[in-house]
Amino acid sequence: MTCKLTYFNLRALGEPIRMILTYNGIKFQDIRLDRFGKDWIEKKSTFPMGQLPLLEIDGIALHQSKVICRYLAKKSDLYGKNERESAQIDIAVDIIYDLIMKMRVLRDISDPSAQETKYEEFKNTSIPFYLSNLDNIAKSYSGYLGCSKLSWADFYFTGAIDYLENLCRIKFRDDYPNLKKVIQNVTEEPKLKEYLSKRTNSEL
Ligand SMILES: N[C@@H](CCC(=O)N[C@@H](CS)C(=O)NCC(=O)O)C(=O)O
Repeated sequence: MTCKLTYFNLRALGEPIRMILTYNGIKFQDIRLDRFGKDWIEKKSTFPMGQLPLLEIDGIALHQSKVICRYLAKKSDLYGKNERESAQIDIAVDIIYDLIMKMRVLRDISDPSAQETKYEEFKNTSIPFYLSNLDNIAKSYSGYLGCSKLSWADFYFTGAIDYLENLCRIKFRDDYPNLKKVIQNVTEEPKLKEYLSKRTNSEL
């Protein structure tokens, strides 16, 4: 089986996929394009929705980061033991994704002062609201986000943590002890040890 992930030279929405592929023991081609390079600009229109990530696996091409992660999670033990747990996992991921999308709105505000005003509003309302809700979920599952063991929600959060902190403009991981534990539970997973030790640094 050949497997190819195409994304940018970033963690962001691609890293949860890389981590789950690694956890699942699936060897993959890790194609990393330059987000602002000529290569991407020329190829953009050939990709579904003109966006990445794209995962080619099992003879199909999957896009949408959550769909890809969920597809991979079903191949292993990362999607809960029953429908109820799967739904809780989906809830946690959607909250994470909603926060990402909320913060991305800032990029569309071209006036710097209007952007700053909006950011200040988010900093005082949405950011603590989303993060404290996620932290409470992680508390209720003793350091996991969807059930009382590792699930793809933990991978989605941990893979995207640098991106989230960049969007929120705050290194918040030490302020939310239960979310910190989620990151710890993922990064201490033995199947990821080698991958994480070789990973290049990325601010996003
Ligand atoms: N809903 C999509 C969003 C994908 C997305 O926003 N991709 C961005 C990078 S994180 C992208 O391809 N940007 C390049 C562009 O739009 O030209 C997903 O979850 O995969």
